Amino acid sequence: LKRDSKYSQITPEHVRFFQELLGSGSAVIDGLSTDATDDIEPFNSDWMRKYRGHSKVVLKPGSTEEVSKILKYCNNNMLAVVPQGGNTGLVGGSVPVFDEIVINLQRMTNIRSFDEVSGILVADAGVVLEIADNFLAEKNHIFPLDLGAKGSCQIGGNVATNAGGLRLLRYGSLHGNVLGIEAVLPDGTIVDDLIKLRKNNTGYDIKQLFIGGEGTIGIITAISILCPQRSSALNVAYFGLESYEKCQQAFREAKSQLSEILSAFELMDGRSQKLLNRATGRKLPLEGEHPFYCLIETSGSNSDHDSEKLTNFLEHVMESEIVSDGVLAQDQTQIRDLWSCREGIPECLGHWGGVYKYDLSIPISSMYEIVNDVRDRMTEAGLIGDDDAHPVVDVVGYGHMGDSNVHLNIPVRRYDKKVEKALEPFVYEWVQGKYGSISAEHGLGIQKKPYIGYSRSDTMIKLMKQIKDLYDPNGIMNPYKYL
Ligand code: FAD
Ligand code: 2HG
Ligand code: ZN
Repeated sequence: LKRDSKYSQITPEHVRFFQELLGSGSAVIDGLSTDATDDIEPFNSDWMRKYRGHSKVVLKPGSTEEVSKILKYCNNNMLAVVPQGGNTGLVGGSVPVFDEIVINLQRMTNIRSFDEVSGILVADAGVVLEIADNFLAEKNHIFPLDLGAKGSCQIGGNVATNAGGLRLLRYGSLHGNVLGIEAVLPDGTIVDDLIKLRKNNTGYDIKQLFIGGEGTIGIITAISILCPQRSSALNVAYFGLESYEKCQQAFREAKSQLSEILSAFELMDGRSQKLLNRATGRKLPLEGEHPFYCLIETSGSNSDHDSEKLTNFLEHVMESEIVSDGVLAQDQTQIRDLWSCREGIPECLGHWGGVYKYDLSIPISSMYEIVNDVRDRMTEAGLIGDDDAHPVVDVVGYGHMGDSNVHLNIPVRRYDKKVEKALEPFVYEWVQGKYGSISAEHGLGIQKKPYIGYSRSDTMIKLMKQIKDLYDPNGIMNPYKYL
């Protein structure tokens, strides 16, 4: 990949324009100005430390008008930009590839309004997910999305990636929950579609292009979103199972017996739990080892009713030997503790040096097969082992079983071309063979740029390119990524 010479190099004159526009403390400038305010490195490298750009300028606009002025100037001067939220994305989409200007939304943190009757929240894109959820907790509501990176990801970033997360099973996707969007196009146009209506059939639903668009056509500056009532009764169970077949049986039973109160059904293989234990030293909830674990969450409005249902469910699955062992959280601390066995996996897998991550949608019956097939492949290639001579530590699978979304993770001691070659395009071909998707919820970013054809037809890619060209004719928005 080479830097495209159609983009201008940044000059001290450009920097002066931005500094005058934004004022002090709202930009990080490296080497082009004397009043550098901050370390630029964290904005240039991604969460996995796998992708690293070389931007010299990070801009932190404080309002939609400032975003509009920045983009208009960049568009007129052929300066490429990367929109950035909390920089927790997992496909290298949120960092520059070369010297693109980073536009980080961290200063846009206003909660604009909340309607307690409809549950509709309107907030700036830079609000951190956990802060939005804490705000909603005071109003007895919840954000309809929850994920392990909640402490740093931003709601604008969540919408730009169409993040799925831990409760999609219950609350559905952001394509349904986001009711309106305010965004800025590269030419500075403010797309004022911050609708607060549940129903609105008045022509094309253009906001959908920004949801999951990964910052390739504009910058989202605010969203309006439908937030459900917070459940007063929350229960969590964690159990061990002897086979993937039994996990599927447990899921069927959970749907049939817990039905409307089921709010999450997550899968963790035994290896992912073992590595969590090895990396963090934390004790696992159950004695003994099981090849698979599932975590179930229920949320409802009547604690006695829910507890009774969940207890009956657990009795049934244990008596019928679907589940070998299980534990039910008794209080808030235990709820958090059980959840951390699931949510802590992505972070702990980085412990050995790096991780190759594949976020796959696969029909549920064969969802776990890929993990075994990839492990066999690593073994045959002599890449996996316990000592430093082998780059691969292990091959694990976990994820959102309720959504048929598996996270295939390959923790490594170092990023290694031999490992990458053994994985790609093998994994993508495998998924294509099952009519799955090579990106269930993380997006394409730069990681999957060459592979979009495994999940989308030539016609679909052509239509996407037409949209990209229409909204961003100069191609300044997040270049070198999937389109
Ligand atoms: P960033 O990483 O900053 O950006 C992501 C992409 O969106 C980039 O392409 C960027 O250019 C673009 N972007 C960001 N903000 C804007 C904006 N305002 N306007 C336009 N474009 C923008 N994802 C899931 O789907 N489910 C999970 O369960 C999940 N769990 C995770 C757990 C951990 C520990 C981590 C590190 C990540 C996880 N993710 C998960 C990945 C997920 O995509 C991100 O965490 C989150 O949605 C990205 O938000 P962000 O603000 O960090 O965006
Ligand atoms: C999760 O579900 C996230 O924990 C991250 O989507 C998955 O790191 C991964 O592969
Ligand atoms: Zn996930």
